[in-house]
Amino acid sequence: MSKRHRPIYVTEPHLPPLADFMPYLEAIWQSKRLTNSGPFHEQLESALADYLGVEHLSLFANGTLALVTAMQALRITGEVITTPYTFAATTHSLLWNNLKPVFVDVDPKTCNLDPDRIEEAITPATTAILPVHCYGFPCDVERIEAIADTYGLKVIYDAAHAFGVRHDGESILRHGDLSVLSFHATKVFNTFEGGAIVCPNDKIKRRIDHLKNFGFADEVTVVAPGINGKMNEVCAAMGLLQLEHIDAALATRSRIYRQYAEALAAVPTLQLIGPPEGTQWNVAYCPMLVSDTHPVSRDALYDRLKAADIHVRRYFYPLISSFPMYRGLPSAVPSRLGNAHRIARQVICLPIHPGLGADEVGSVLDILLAAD
Ligand code: T4K
Repeated sequence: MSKRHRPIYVTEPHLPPLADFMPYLEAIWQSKRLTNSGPFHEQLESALADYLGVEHLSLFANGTLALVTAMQALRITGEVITTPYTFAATTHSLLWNNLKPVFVDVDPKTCNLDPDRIEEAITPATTAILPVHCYGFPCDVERIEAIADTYGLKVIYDAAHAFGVRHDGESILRHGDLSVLSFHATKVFNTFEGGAIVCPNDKIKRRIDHLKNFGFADEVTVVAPGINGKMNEVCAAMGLLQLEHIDAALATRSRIYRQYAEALAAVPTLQLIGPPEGTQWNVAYCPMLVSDTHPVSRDALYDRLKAADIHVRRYFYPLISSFPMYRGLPSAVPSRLGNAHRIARQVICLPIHPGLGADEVGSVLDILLAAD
């Protein structure tokens, strides 16, 4: 086993040389334009729309504020069908809007909302579906949209993990009424903190832009009780710099995933999960299921890795539907969410980020493959 000198984290932000960031900072200092749709904000919106292949995009201070605003932009009310297998922010965005989450189980292969289970959860109060492209695995967008069309529901995708993901040659962000991205430090593409709403037309973008700026439509007109969701110029500049390196970062992620996949292929009880066929994936995470028959339990493996200074995460354990503010909902009953509970019990997300060397991946594998 090779000797390591630093801890290994589930992820680390990709940071280009600091010197490359200085010209951006100098420009900010010179212009004194720090926030409120400054020049870097404008440049990043258009550069990202081009890169991602989407019509319009509105930048936010973080993904959570973007989710909260997306619900307001579409005037969602009543009940929203969603997945319990996600990060807290997805479901919290509903509570922040006084909306009632209705949990539906996930598909065991993709970890995403199971389209077969959606219709039975629809009631007269349902107005929207909030699926998550978990780990950057595309949801079954065609089936979800067919259901939404039949019942007149809106679809807001939590695409926090899905930066740059394409399916059947098309950006996954072009589906649904809106898609919400996160650019948090732990994400494939980061702006320190940040996020965006991807939207199909100029009219809805205008409304979103008002909502993220306290509801101001102009200097004297406030059209809605909006929030302060704006991305500042330093974060936008970071995004412009990150865009120069994103393709190389994505290629490195794929290489690391292949190293794990090749080594783990021999161990059927440690199963890496991947996206559906036809996906150009961003390898946002490297989820592995530890089967109940594996000689070492998931939590024992987690502890062994930690003891070796390897800090993995059990995304997404515990399930959102087990949190105190949600567990009393009728849809949160564990027997209705069998797949989500099993995956949450078995999952470990292995370290993956562009700064991770092959020898460090080797250290992780040494522990996973050690005979107990
Ligand atoms: N929807 C979904 C489906 C999401 O997954 C998220 C966020 C959101 C919505 C909301 O988007 P944002 O409002 O966050 O933009 C992390 C992130 O904080 C969170 O953004 C993310 N999902 C979630 C899945 O993971 P933690 O509590 O696991 O992060 P933390 O601080 O433990 O970081 C993990 C590892 O990353 C650390 O062990 C070390 C490394 N790290 C982290 C940070 C923050 C660094 O090396 N540098 C850093 O600056 O939640």
